[in-house]
Amino acid sequence: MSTEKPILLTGAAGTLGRWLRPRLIDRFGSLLSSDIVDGGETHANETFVRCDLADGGAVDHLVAGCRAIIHFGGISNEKPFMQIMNANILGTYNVFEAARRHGVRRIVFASSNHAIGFHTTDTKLDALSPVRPDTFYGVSKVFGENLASLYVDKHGFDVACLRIGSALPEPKVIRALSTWLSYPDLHQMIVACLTAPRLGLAIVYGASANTRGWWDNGMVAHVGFNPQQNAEAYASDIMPTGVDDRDPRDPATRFQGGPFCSDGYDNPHDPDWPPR
Ligand code: NAI
Ligand code: 15L
Repeated sequence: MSTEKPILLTGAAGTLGRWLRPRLIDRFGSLLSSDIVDGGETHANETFVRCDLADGGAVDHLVAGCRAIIHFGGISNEKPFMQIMNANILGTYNVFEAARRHGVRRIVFASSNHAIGFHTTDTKLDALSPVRPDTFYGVSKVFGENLASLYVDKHGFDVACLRIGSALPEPKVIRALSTWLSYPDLHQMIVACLTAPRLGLAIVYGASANTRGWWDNGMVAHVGFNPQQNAEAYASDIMPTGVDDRDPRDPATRFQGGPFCSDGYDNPHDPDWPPR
């Protein structure tokens, strides 16, 4: 029996966590799963620990038992700032700081496309593109990426920040023809991040090989993520007439973050919105 410590997955009771758990156990032999809520039935070779990421002592205890971290826990959409601060900002700090204390040097962090959501949809981005968060949620992901940069430079961590697009079984809306990340591609991306010899600070766009994609992973080829699916296979279902009938002036259409950008949008300097 292996004496190696397991990989820790936070957010294990969430949508992506539940799909990933059995597959990560298959690939890595065991898993330490955690969430603030109950995670349902545990699998063979899995331990589940309930833990609030905002509780530094509890996170320290959790991280002591692992060798690498897939940090997917936190609030996954826009919420009032104090909620985001506790779960995502303080929570991510607690994870990195516990990792430093316990000598855990590899973290795969679920960032989000909402870290760069206010880039327009005619802009191609790569790992060096400036951040343009579209929500407090997006700001919390930028915080996580900056924290990762600090721990890479100061403490020699290897961290992948996954700017995940829309991880779904299938794309259902026009925007997702650009942002879709299939579940098998998500899995392959995480495995690549956990097995690459070195990551440094790797800003990885989490999208399938979509014909209409906006994001270029050329600068992080060393990670070895090679997506296989393409949302274009669903284009005729999503747009039967082949015409994009969305309002081109709507911030949800113009910006990469889609509805996260239009939510609460009232920029008086924008000549296109509100429509005249
Ligand atoms: P989800 O909302 O289904 O899962 C997140 C999990 O984190 C939940 O089970 C929740 O209980 C847990 N959580 C929330 N606050 C917590 C706290 N204080 N302490 C411990 N656990 C806490 O989200 P999903 O879709 O599974 O996404 C996983 C990660 O990937 C999230 O970090 C999300 O921001 C990120 N992401 C997901 C995308 C997607 O398309 N599903 C796109 C971009 C990023
Ligand atoms: C995210 O960051 C969210 O967690 C997810 O629920 C989706 O809204 C996704 O982005 C997206 O942009 O489609």
